[in-house]
Amino acid sequence: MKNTSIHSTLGLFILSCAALVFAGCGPSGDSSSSSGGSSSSAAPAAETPGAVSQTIELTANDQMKFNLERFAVKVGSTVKIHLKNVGSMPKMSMGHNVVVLKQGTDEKAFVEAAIQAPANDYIPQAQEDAVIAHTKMLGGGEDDSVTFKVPSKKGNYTFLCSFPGHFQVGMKGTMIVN
Ligand SMILES: [Cu+2]
Repeated sequence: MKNTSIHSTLGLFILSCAALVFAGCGPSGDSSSSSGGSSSSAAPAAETPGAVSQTIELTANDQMKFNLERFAVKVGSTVKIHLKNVGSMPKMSMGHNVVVLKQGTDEKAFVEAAIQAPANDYIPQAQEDAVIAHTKMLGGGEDDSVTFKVPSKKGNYTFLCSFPGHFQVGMKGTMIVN
């Protein structure tokens, strides 16, 4: 609290060491931080989502179709989308993901930019701000889940597959937030 003027990495290092020594001495005044790990050097997560209140089971197939055209979720809740590629074709030729976009996103521009981003799983870096959530790109038989916080604004949000050409043949749907 008193060393607020220290902003250098050296300062952080000293603080870290102080924290270690402090922990070593073991004055158990603060029982709220019970990180049981022996050497947990990982920084705390930026935002811990709440408990998952709903899991959406999505499938995608070799016919470039999702099983759902729409699904509904509650405002501000934490939900999980589980996507399984139930097809058999490889990721290179028939990959599928699910990308949930913010309202107002130009979907056509998004998927056109995605074509240029195979190395980023067809998520265009310049438009990552438009993405609420997305899974990995999946080949036949693979699956992936993504957990995210539903926006606080009611309305319709588009989800789509950003593999080249798939949005254009209808690989998209609506996430209804209510
Ligand atoms: Cu697809």
